[in-house]
Amino acid sequence: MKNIDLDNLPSFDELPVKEGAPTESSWGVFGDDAFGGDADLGCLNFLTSAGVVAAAQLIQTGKVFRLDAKIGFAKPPLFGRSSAVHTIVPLGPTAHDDTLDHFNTQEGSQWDGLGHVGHFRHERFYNDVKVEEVRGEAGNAKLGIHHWADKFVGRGTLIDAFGFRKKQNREVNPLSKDIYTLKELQGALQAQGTTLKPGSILLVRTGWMESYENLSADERRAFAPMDKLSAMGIEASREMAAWLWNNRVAAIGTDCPAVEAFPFNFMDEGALHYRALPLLGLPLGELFVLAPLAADCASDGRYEFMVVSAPLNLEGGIASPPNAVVIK
Ligand code: UVW
Repeated sequence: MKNIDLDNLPSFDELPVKEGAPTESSWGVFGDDAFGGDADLGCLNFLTSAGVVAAAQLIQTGKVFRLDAKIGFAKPPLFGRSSAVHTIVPLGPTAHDDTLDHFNTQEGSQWDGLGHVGHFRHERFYNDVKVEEVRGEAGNAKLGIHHWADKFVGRGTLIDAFGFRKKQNREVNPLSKDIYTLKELQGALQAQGTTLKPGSILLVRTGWMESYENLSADERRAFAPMDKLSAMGIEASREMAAWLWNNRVAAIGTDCPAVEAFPFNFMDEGALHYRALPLLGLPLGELFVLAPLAADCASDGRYEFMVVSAPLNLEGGIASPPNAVVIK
């Protein structure tokens, strides 16, 4: 399939391009002869080989920032997900293996794959994939995380939304339900002197992870269940989805539990989870570690860098820890 041409793609207002596809969906754009790309990759098609070369030019200091937290940092994992159990297994007098049991690929820092959430009203996943194709014998062949295993590399851009609010002396409590508006993200970009270039992995710091880390063990336990958790996130509007698509954002990674504010209404079609995963094919990244990166960006004024993320090469996988580093 031919490489995607970032200048020759439909705008958000021109979606959908495929007859019968839901409004505001990119179904049929990627993998089509007119536009190129690969149907299985969703918005990761925006990460081109030219983009990888351009990202490598951004490396100037050799500083490396790990984007995923240690496995098991969330005690217990959020939303009732299982805790991984790590065991060191003796293999001989001076040798070992290890096992990781009950590992939920979304127990901590994670990319949501396109088999994670389907659209509740259309009852379809990205590109018209049916629930049986994800759960059944096909084993999520079309939307599995393995399609992303060698594709998640390119230019990254950080928007320090949390830092921007604090600088303005505005109140901010990342552990409460509140939104960073599109205007705020654009304002933060402007204040940073950063332009969002087409074909970027966008990282947005909400401040949630740092606030969570300040909780006591008891507070974390009480806060983790689905009906107790709250979080700041980005506005989940049509305008936000249009801005992400029109800027050819390849993926959006945040340091909060749901990218959008939580709780959100699972029966609301306006939720970003629906706008992004089943409609646009846009990967959502959650619980990333962004504070050390944000501090470095503030100190050298460079909010663009190379991102190398190698999701699990797990055939049919639903999600994955990002296994990601930023290189500046
Ligand atoms: C939720 O919104 C429940 O987050 P996740 O994408 O981790 O399922």
